[in-house]
Amino acid sequence: MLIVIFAFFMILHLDMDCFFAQVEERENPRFKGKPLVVGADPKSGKGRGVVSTCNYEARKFGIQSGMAISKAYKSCSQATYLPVNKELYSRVSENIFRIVEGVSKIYERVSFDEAYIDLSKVVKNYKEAEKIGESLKKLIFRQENLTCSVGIGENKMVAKIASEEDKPDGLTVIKPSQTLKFISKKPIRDIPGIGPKTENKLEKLLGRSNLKIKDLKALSKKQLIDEFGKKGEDTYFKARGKDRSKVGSENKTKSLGREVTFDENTTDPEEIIYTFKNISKEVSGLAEIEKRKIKTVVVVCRFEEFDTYTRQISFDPVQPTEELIYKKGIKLLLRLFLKKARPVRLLGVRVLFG
Ligand code: TTP
Ligand code: MG
Repeated sequence: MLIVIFAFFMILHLDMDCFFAQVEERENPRFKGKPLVVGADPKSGKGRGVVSTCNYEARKFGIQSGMAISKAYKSCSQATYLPVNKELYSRVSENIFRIVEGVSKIYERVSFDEAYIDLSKVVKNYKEAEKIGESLKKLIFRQENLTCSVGIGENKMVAKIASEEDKPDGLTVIKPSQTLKFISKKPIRDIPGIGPKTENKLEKLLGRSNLKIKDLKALSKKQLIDEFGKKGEDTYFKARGKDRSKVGSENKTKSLGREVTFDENTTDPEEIIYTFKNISKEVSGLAEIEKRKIKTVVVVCRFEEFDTYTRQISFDPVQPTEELIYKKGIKLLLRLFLKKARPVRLLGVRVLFG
């Protein structure tokens, strides 16, 4: 007798809409419907700081996460600018994860506003999964008065890309038969795990930029493994809509970071240091919301020709502070910068939790 067993996977990805900004709107409904930027005060401290996030009204002015607050102010001086209220967002995040836990015990907390939930053992088909998505959205709205976007698909990658599809307040279900068509035209950076460095290498391998997921199919499994090892094999499968990574049960964020692309490539050490200070500050703020110690600081630097380098330093786990991240990171960055001595296009910093 032939027994065919079909593995049945269904993953839900949840991402809060403009999280910090939406929480601020909830606390102060007078901010609603008008541009709101969370990050820093553009009028104090010479406009130091970056945009942590902004609401969708502010996005219409071209404002986005990671942008210098001074630049945001130039695009939209009439917006309200608020500092980051870590304690508040941390509390709200805890409430949201309590709701998530009620849906399935198998979930993974990617960051304070983002989670994967494994529905494989909870539902029998996509219709039921959609119902779960709807009720999760309703619960969060009823209990926290906040909207989120949900994506459902056959694996983590598809679910994550689906949650981006219809933001804000979206619910997108991608059935397995729709996966390939759905992902094919998305940029490769939509694949979780492809950061600026990997993107850069893939661009070199294929000899062009602005790559879409379908373009990766031109690379053989061997080529990808030779270049990236195990991660290359994962990429081979992801380009074909397959993501074998499991929804982790550890439920803790492993790392977080930010990157900034300069409007114009720069060799100005002052600008580089200033920008690095800004993103270090932001990352330390985000790490504080996590309330955990860090053990590694990673810097990423992309030069004019799009070649991208990372450097990292590890140490005994410590409480993250802006000063610590900056001090550890700037040394790595300056060494890299002095060695290459070329215009910088992108800077990033990431911390790994201990
Ligand atoms: P995201 O989910 O990336 O962004 P978002 O929730 O603000 O907006 P979207 O509707 O597009 O999901 O990040 C979650 C929170 O993390 C965000 O509200 C603020 C913080 N954050 C930063 O502080 N800096 C950043 O560069 C990014 C991307 C996010
Ligand atoms: Mg979000």
